[in-house]
Amino acid sequence: RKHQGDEGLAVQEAKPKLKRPPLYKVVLLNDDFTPMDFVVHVLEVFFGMSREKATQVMLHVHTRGKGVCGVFTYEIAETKVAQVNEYSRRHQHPLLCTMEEA
Ligand code: TYC
Repeated sequence: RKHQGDEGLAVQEAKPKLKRPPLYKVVLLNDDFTPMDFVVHVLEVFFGMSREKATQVMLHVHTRGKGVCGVFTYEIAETKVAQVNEYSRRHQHPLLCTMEEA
């Protein structure tokens, strides 16, 4: 912080450090085997989407190959990815979830 009369001098100023954390996209990948209903269910349960939004995202992934489920800080994204992949394996579906730097 500057005092009056410090203008132009090499004074050490303490910047308010409000750096935003890096964000990560949680991405769902298409495959030929996971039932559409299961993907919609996953998007509802793990990403809080409405049935309509989940269906829209599922169809995007189905037609384009991948799609974003949400954007989170590192730890949250990592947890979502692990939860979705464990849930899919437990239900014997090959559905894959990954993360990418936003
Ligand atoms: N392609 C799958 C099917 O035809 C549906 C699907 C959609 C699978 C999205 C994965 O992330 C996915 N049953």
